[in-house]
Amino acid sequence: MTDTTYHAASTELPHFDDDPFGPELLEDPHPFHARLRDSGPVAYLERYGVFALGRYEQVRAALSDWQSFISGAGVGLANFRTETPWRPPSLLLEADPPHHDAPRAVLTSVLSSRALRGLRDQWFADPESLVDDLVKRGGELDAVSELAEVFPLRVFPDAVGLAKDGRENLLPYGSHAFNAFGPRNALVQDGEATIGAVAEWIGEQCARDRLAPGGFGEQIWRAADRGDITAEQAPLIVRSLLTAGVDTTVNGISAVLSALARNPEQYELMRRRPELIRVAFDEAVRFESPVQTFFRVAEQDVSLGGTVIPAGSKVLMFLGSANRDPRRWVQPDRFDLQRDPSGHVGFGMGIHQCAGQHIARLEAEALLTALVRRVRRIELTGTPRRKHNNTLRSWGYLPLRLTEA
Ligand code: HEM
Ligand code: OVM
Repeated sequence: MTDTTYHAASTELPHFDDDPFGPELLEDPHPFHARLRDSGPVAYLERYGVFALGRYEQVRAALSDWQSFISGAGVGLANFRTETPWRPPSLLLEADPPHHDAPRAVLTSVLSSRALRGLRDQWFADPESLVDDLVKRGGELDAVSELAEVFPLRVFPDAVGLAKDGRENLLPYGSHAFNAFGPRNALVQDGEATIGAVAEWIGEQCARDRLAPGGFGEQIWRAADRGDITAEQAPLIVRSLLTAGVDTTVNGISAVLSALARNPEQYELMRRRPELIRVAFDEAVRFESPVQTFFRVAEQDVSLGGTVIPAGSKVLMFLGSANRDPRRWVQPDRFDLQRDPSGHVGFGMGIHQCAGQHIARLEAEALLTALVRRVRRIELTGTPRRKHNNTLRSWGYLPLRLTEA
């Protein structure tokens, strides 16, 4: 680093007073993302005292450089070095090597595409009857509450090996966990009133004797028997599944359904060429970025895009902005099954890249396969509504008509 770079950077760093976690930007973040990207490779958010990355190149660089941009001080706004986390930190998401390594290796193996082969037939059969019932009923539905929330809850908790009772706690827990990465605004405070009992139920389900044989939960405990992880680590790794495994896929599925409803020619194309179903889901994850943001902390002074980010700073990575950066994507605001969405950062990148991505893709593929067989057209019948969350780009209401094929 030279003196000139430092001074140029410190004087020219663009500053914003916008609140990315406020209702206006949660409703529509795209104009802010464009201003952020156009201001330069690195910016500063005055309201929170954090650095911000909106361009694909720098978001990807920060995700890939875990030595400089660490997760162990929290991947939300709260700095775990100075603030107490709302729950014991995740052994995956909120950990750095070497602590991250063993839990990551165990979860990667339990959730590998190989390991999921045994679930494929059952997961593909399930939505056939679900979609059938909806179509027979006339095809008018709220795709959030009647499809996107229903299908993951029919397959994922069983695959983990969870008890039947209390599953209604899963969505509220995930929703609160994702809100808790942001500032303690009204979204977080509203959740705090009820999260105690919900978190208690989640904690109980992570115990070995609550988890059915053969499920992901039991397999994590078996890794503890082998000594790959400790018996103290096992329940927290199960907790990661219960935290990150449901709201994410619900919002991923809502994202692809809303994009297809708004782009009927793309649905038509997907029906004609079902091999595009997997592309459709990844393109929806790029286009919508159901997980919008994560933070890192600079481990040392780090030079990025001509700016020196001082050691200890929180850095906010806008995954949703990187995924629509026109410097990287041709016509980024188009949902287009004929593009190659690979390289998007909607599942992250590098050592923390989503451990559940094969699960997410399998769920989506199963549901969309049932849909293209039975539904000729998907259309919006009213105005969809967003549900605000500090991290998730979420639909609250998505009125659709599914026309029988
Ligand atoms: C990590 C997004 C589904 C479990 C991540 C990260 C992103 C992400 C962006 C990176 C975090 C970081 O770099 O700090 C998504 C999206 C999903 C999805 C968009 C659905 C469309 C799932 C599912 C599960 C899961 C279904 C579990 C079954 C995890 C775990 C991590 C993670 C455990 C932490 C991995 C680590 O830190 O090594 N996810 N996720 N995710 N995800 Fe997902
Ligand atoms: C976790 C986790 C992983 C990814 C996302 C997430 C709530 C949590 O390991 O607990 O969001």
